[in-house]
Amino acid sequence: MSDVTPAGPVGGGTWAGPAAGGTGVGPAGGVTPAGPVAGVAPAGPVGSVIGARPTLVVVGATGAVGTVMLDLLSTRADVWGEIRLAASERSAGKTLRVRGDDVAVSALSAEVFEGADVAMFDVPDEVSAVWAPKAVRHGVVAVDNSGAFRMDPDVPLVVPEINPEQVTNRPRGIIANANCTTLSLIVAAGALHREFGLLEMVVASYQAASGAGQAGVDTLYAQLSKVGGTRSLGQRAGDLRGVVGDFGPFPAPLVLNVVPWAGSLKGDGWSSEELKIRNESRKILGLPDLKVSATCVRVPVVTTHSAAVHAVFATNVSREEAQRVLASAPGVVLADDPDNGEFPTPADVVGTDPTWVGRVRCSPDNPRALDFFVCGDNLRKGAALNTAQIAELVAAELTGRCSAL
Ligand code: 2RA
Repeated sequence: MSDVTPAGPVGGGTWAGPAAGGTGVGPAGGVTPAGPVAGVAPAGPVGSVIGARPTLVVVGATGAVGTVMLDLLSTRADVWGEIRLAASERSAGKTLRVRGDDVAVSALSAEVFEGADVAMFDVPDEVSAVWAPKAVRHGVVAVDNSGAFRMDPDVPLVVPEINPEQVTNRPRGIIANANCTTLSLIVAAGALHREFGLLEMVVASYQAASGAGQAGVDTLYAQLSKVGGTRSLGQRAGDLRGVVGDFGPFPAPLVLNVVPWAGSLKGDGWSSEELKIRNESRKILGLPDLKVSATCVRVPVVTTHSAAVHAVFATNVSREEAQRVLASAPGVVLADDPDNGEFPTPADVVGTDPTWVGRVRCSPDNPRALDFFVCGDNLRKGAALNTAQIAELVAAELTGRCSAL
């Protein structure tokens, strides 16, 4: 599965065939990124765009993450020359706004990659599995937000705040973006790991409805309107099941409830989401033996995943030391003043870029263990933003510039 099921027609569309719409060309103006990024060195025969702005293809432009991506491309420092949009045939011909311009959406085809430099994919696994390698054959670097390549040893899994140097280590020409649940916590965990040496994590996630795509959001709002203000509901076992109607992509009513399930069954009772947190954290942090146990739970929040993390380190760690590390970590905001009711909540974090961390405590029973609570917008850092950051690192590499991320 892709991180987020594409919204609307993308999910049901046909992903082959000729481009029905034109490809739009946006303005080339904007800010040249500046500032150092650790460890990113040019790799391979990429000199063709040196000095020019690279051409970007956004595949899955009409989906939930694609929509956020267009907003990011319109508001971040603009490193791109032409931006082309592609989606399923059903969405072809639509016009979307990027960098203040109307850009027509093309049907996904080999032609959209011709002469392009970088392509971002936010499409289902099976679509990425076919089209990312095709894009690479056209000389394009593919940044893929699906699960198709994340655990491929020849595909780096990159979080720019943690392992930016891995961007250039891409034998298949593909760079993978992690799952949104992993991304909601890994920037904070990575900062603590650098300082204290991470040995183990026990995670409980609180995942928003939009992690299940537009269908998840639509289902939550539909269920909300069904229960309205009915005060008798939620007081008898199973009463919601009869009232909410369609469960949508969730296995139980989400409204007035929490559902201890996200993803698909992977054996021994584990869900795919839980195993992703384990496997992806290990790969991103370069800790193949990291102990990770996760329980993934869906909650009636529209957007922004949260997680409660119990982390065990190689050295003793105090609350103050951990707060100091988190407060200065790139991409992290510390909001940890419970005396004044300050801690992150998804409703306060949604729409923002950083990983927010609060409720930092040293375990009363283990001086090497910390507990903390994180929130991260699953459509931004959890998907579109991290993809955009990776693509910007590639753009900087291709043009011989440094990236400011
Ligand atoms: C979810 N992270 O929230 C997932 C999508 N793969 O459902």
